[in-house]
Amino acid sequence: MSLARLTRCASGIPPVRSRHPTPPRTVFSSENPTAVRGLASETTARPVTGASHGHKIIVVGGGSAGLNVSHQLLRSGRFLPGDIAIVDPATWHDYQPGWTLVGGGLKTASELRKPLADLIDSKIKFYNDGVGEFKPQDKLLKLSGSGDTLAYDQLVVAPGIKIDYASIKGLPEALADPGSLVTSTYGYDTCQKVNGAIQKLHKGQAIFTLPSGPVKCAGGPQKIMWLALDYWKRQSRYDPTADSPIHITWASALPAMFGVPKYSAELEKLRRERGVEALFQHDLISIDDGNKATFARPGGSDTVTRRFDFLHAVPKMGPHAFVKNSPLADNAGFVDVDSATTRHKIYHDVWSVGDASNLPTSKTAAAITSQAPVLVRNLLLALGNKEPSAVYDGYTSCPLVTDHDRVLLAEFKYGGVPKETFGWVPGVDQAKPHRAFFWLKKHFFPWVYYKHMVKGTWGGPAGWIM
Ligand code: UQ1
Repeated sequence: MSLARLTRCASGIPPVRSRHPTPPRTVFSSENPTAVRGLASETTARPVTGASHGHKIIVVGGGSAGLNVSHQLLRSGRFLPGDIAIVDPATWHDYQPGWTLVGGGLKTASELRKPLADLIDSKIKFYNDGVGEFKPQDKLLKLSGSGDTLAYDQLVVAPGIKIDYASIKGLPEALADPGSLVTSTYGYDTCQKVNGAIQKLHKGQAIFTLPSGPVKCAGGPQKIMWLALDYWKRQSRYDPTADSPIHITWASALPAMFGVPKYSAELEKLRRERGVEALFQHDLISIDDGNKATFARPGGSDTVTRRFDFLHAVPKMGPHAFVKNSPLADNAGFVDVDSATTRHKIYHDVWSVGDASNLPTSKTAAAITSQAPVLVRNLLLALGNKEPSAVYDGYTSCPLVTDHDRVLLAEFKYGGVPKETFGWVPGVDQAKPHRAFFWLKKHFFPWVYYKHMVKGTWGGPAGWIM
């Protein structure tokens, strides 16, 4: 694979960074509300009465989306120190796409995390605090900890999605019990329990679940199943053809292995070849007595209960309450943005990408590599009183780990239409698991993520942003 080629792939998005940035017209200090008023009157003619501090741009969230967007904005050369602020209560920033590999025993969780404050450029003001309330009519937001009110000209909402462990009865208790073989790759603590549990199972029934509703990285739940299967097979504990000591069941709320037909067909073939039982349209709702899993069936009252010896459970996920209960949310609670421009449908000075947005695509870090340059380009246009012109096509990707050394690299855009980066390589079919894609997943993506993506210089399949 040639990375040089990646940088040549055209994204179709106009360059975000100007080589000769226009100097900002307003000298502005985040600690000086008077300067905010100066800026506000110049650009929006609005009062900021009641604000403790003000910024040209506030980015809510210091995750994959928030850091990427903030640093791309800073690199545009159009902002002074303190013009941009990030709000996030977290202490740590985790490279979450690596948590499946932690579950598979191929990485450690601690090597994938860094202190969030260390990842934020010193020219960006960091509020290590949560959001209590959005007041988009007044271009204000209230911090939940300090109670301070911040004023903004433009707001980027990217706080991610909430993992709701309590959505499955008995799950929090089972996860917390060090003796139980109930685990989940979806949390920093819980992902570290997964590999030990896989190793401890010598015989019996293993169940892997995928819930209904929005989840981040919808391929994640089956990646850990394939890694466990591979391990048990190599340990002679799993054999699809003989009387296998371990039985494996895939219990998914969805009707098929994957949402995109091209990749779903290949994964269904793998499932059958590998002897994995499927319980489609089974949505885990309860864990009882440490060894019983109960699933809801579509349409209501029916439930199915199965005994298990090992359970990899994926909790339901949803919007954070401060987003859901705000005027920014759609009916489902996600930030209601235009699917092409990433701009809020009602409040034109509000933008959103990443898991908190209602962009109708699969929620992944790879998606953010394509969303962030569009948001940044359009927000900069809006600051110059121009209409947004950059368009997001829904690009997202799922590097689907199928073995300890292979990955099927699903890449697609809106409508589940494949949009593959390596389609031009002779003999490469991205629907077939490949060692080179595993190398990307294990080594290249984590490296480029911390070295470039969080700093705003990685555009995913479009290559590096100069
Ligand atoms: C990507 O850029 C990226 O970011 C670091 C990932 O990690 C989360 C990915 O999984 C994928 C698929 C991309 C997309 C980039 C290429 C080169 C396919």
